[in-house]
Amino acid sequence: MTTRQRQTVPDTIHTNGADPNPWWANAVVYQIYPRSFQDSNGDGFGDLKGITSRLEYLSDLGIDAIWLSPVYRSPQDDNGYDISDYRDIDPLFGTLSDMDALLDRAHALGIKIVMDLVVNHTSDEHAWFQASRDGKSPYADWYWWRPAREGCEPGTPGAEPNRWGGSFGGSAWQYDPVRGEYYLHTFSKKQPDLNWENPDVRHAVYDMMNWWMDRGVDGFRMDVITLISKCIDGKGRLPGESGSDIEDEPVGEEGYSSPWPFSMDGPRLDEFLQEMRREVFSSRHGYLTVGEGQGISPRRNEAVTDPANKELDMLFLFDHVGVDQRGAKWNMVPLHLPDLKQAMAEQQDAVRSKGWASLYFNNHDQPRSLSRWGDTSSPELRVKSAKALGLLLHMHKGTPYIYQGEEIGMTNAGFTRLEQYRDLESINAYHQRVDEAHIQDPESMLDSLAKVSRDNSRTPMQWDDSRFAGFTDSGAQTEPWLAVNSNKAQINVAAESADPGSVLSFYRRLIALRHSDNVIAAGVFQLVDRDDECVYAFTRSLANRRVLAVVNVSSKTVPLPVETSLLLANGIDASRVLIANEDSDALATYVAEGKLSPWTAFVYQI
Ligand code: TEU
Repeated sequence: MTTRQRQTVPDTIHTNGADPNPWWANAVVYQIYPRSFQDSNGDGFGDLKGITSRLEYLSDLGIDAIWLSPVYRSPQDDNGYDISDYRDIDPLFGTLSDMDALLDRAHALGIKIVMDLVVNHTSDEHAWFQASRDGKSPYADWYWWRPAREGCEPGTPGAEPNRWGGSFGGSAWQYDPVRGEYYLHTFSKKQPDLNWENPDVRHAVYDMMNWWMDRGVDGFRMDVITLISKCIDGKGRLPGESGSDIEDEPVGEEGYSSPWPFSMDGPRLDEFLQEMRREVFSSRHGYLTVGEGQGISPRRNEAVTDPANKELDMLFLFDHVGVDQRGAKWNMVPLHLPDLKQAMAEQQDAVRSKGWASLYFNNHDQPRSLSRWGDTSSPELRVKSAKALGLLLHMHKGTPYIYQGEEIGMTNAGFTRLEQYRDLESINAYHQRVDEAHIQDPESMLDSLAKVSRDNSRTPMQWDDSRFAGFTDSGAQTEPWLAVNSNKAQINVAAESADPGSVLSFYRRLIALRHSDNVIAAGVFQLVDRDDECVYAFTRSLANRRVLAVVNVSSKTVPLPVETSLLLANGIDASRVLIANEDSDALATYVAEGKLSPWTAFVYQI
């Protein structure tokens, strides 16, 4: 097991009062999607015991914390993001004692565990929601219930309280014949939105959070936490409701209007986050709170993560992972690198003096960045571009998040048929866009899914080249819940662990560099050659040290951009290369000729 060198990051970087220079200032977090990480009982689903069995691997990788996607009791409509009991583990993943064992073993290895907190909504099978269906119960106001539009017969088309659409297809309102009213669900109809305006809801959430923190959890990744404060008028009416002072958005191509402008970064968000901080974290240390930040601008990120405001430690922003979609999820376009540079630079510049950045390209909702922005046309280019994208992300200022499989260069699923998909978002979008709204034809939509579906990142982790890639017992009668990628023989942990030239070995070095070199953790970010369409270059400086990160984000040999060329005017001295995906002699030759080979990436002390 590698010993983990950690430098304490200079105080200049960040203090949040309770934890000066917090541990996450030069840490790396690893996201586990439990359903697809490691199956220990041969049922085709990953589980907690499987994760525990792989902790030494994660310790050797050098990560500091795990973000564990939901394992709570759930009907699994949205793979666990629909929780029916926050204080129990779903049998699919194991038991509370398995969770305790995972916590104990991880802590023994110096790894923290951050749980996924899904409290914008619950499952419709949660006891709170079932009680809320009785309009006279104490839980009546725990969700967003509304009568049918004035003059409309409840339960008939067009009677919904407003024209909002759900993220997973159809209306955002579901009629409940028991209560005779509609309930709001931003996501699936089995995920009713909690009413955070109700203090009883908020305090029940805080109690549950404290229960988990007291059990030994080290914090939370907070699912769509920036949606919890909805825009309402003076009478508590939502936009577009009968009598509301606020109009809802115009209807889009799928026949619904978007709720997101009225629920992202809402009017009471800061108040709710500060209350949560007081009620759960004010007397605790060594934790991490990271929120999913739909609708949060880089400037707002600075405010929410400014320690003086006592809200969250960091947020996941979305500008950078939207540059090739421009709001149209299913119509991904080729990356225009200056757009990515602009989005990332804005995030970095906004937290130059206070606040903090999370760094990610991959997670369980995003397609694999290697397929999206890298080059998988050959094994050599796949490996080199995977390293290039890893270096690009990890050399920015902030806390990097590695999504399971990213560290070995896993790629999109390569599915060609609708039957291969499992994600309700993808399946519902296919039927809504192809069969109902006739926006795309089947071939076009299958192409969209192959590029953008969330299932692309959810195929089982590839541990070895056996039948199910070591994810589940190869002799198991049950197939994994989602097909293993056909490239498991070429891309797997076993093959890469012993290979010093592998993506895995390169990620180990990236993580070690963040632990050991303060300029990587704390250095001021400065983009150079902003407009270059192939090369992404920036400096990081701290005290009297300055390094230059250079990445050719293309499959072409390209000229060195002007500013980068000036910074490298003295050529390449191998002793000043901190990390590179190309040997120093080749690098020195290319730079001397004023060029960069395809996907070259390096960090150089200047
Ligand atoms: O994601 C919120 C969200 O908006 C994602 O659904 C994502 O932006 C969308 O897939 C883009 O099309 C969180 C969780 O990460 C996601 O897995 C859940 O499905 C969702 O919330 C509901 O809990």
